[in-house]
Amino acid sequence: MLAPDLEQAARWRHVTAISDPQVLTESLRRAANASRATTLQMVSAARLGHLGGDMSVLDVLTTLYGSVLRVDPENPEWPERDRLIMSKGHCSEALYATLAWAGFFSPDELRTFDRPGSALNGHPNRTYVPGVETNTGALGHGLPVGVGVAVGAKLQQLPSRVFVVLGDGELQEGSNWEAAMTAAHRGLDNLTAIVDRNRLQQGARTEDTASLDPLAEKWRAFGWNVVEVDGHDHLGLRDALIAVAAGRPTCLIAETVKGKGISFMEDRVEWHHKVPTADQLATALEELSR
Ligand SMILES: Cc1ncc(C[n+]2csc(CCOP(=O)(O)OP(=O)(O)O)c2C)c(N)n1
Repeated sequence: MLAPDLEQAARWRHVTAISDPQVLTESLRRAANASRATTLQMVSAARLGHLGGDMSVLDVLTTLYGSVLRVDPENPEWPERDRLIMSKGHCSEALYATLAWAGFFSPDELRTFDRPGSALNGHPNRTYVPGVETNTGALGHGLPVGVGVAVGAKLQQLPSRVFVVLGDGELQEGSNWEAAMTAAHRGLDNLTAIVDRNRLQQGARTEDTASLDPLAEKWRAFGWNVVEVDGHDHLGLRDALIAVAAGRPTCLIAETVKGKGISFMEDRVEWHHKVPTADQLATALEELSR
């Protein structure tokens, strides 16, 4: 069984057309929670996945696809499209639920998540899944690829923007900072990095493992425009995602809660990749339906 809201992928077109801010925010909230419910069911059925980081990033993904990205699900290779690179690829199930909601493939396919022969692997694969721009899963690769894609768009004079979703633990990979330097050096104002700042990584708090703070100052020192935003506030996110700074790449630090929306999961490190019991699943689905 999948969340009923996702059974009508055409709803995505409805959301993209909403101009009333209150209606938009309620539609995005419902869509994000429907994707949370679907993600829970996918992970419960497959007996593996990364629920904590899925829940924290789903408001960002839903806002991107629902009100920011210029993409055409019927023509996923449209050359002028915006690109979304899900660098924290361990949260593939959140990306798949969002892509199905946006109409890139049938929500029915979500039932195959991580089954033998499925296109929907535990980490996203661009050769199998429409809407996936690049393979991710090994942390620290999404931003370097995003820099290359943003340079390519500039060289071809395409209007495309490139968005890269990063985990905060992922920023401990040095490759991000080489990419950050290059992006600023090349003035890539068509590139936006979004840090899912949930302050937890695999087995510990990010700050206890290798401190990132002061994170905003670090990006600024690397020459980026930096915006700090509540990663669960859809309108704040939308406005921050739409904005660009001429001649500079932008980094959005999205403050989020790992496990967002599920009382027993919120800010709990063990939910990085734990699977719920049947009772926990029922409680979580009830909480998300409110
Ligand atoms: C290069 C690399 N090293 C280790 C891992 C294993 N791994 C998967 S998720 C994760 C923690 C990531 O933390 P964060 O980026 O904060 O993600 P989130 O908390 O948002 O899930 C690790 C270490 C990996 N996928 N790639």
